[in-house]
Amino acid sequence: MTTLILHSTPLSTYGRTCRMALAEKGVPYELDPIGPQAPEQKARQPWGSVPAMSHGDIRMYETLAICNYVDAAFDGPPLLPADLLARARCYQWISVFIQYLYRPAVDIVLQRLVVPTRGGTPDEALVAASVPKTEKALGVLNGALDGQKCFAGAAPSLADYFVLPLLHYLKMTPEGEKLLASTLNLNRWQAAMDKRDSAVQTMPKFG
Ligand SMILES: N[C@@H](CCC(=O)N[C@@H](CS)C(=O)NCC(=O)O)C(=O)O
Repeated sequence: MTTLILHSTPLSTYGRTCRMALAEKGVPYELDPIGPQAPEQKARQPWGSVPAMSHGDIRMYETLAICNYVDAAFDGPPLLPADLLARARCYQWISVFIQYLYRPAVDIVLQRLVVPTRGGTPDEALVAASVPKTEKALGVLNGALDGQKCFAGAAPSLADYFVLPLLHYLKMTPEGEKLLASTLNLNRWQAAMDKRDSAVQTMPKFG
């Protein structure tokens, strides 16, 4: 069968979600290490964001769609729980991540880790506004792990592959380090997730 190509810089958190899903599923793929807003990426993704996927004649963008495609199109361990309620919970936590955690947390990450490397000055007002939003979403996700190993139960699923990549970067910022000091469930979960082959293979080389 044709090799699946994932178009994404290895530094992208959503790209890493797809790469973790592909690794967990055992699907060989080619990584096209393109960054956002490159002309080729704008042709694949209307907003120029990464990732995007090519598989034979199939072109796709949006991380959740790509991961669902990978889950359905290939043999290998399922990325979603079989149990109906656990599957719905998995989507609940993915939605929480996309809707409530990604933007404020990524703004902290960009201002603290990226802007200074480009000679810029962090937007302190943006960081300050992002901290309470990030704190609330982290608190909710920390609560989701009360009494269970992973977001949708005992085994990792797509929800875990969505949340992990961004927490890796967030922890590298002073604000993230402080916020994550009290989210004990998330810390325990992250330590366990970081040991998985899919996490080790896709660990970004940044900083
Ligand atoms: N909804 C998109 C979001 C993708 C996204 O925000 N990607 C980030 C990198 S993790 C990006 O490309 N940011 C820069 C940009 O959009 O210009 C998805 O699910 O794939």
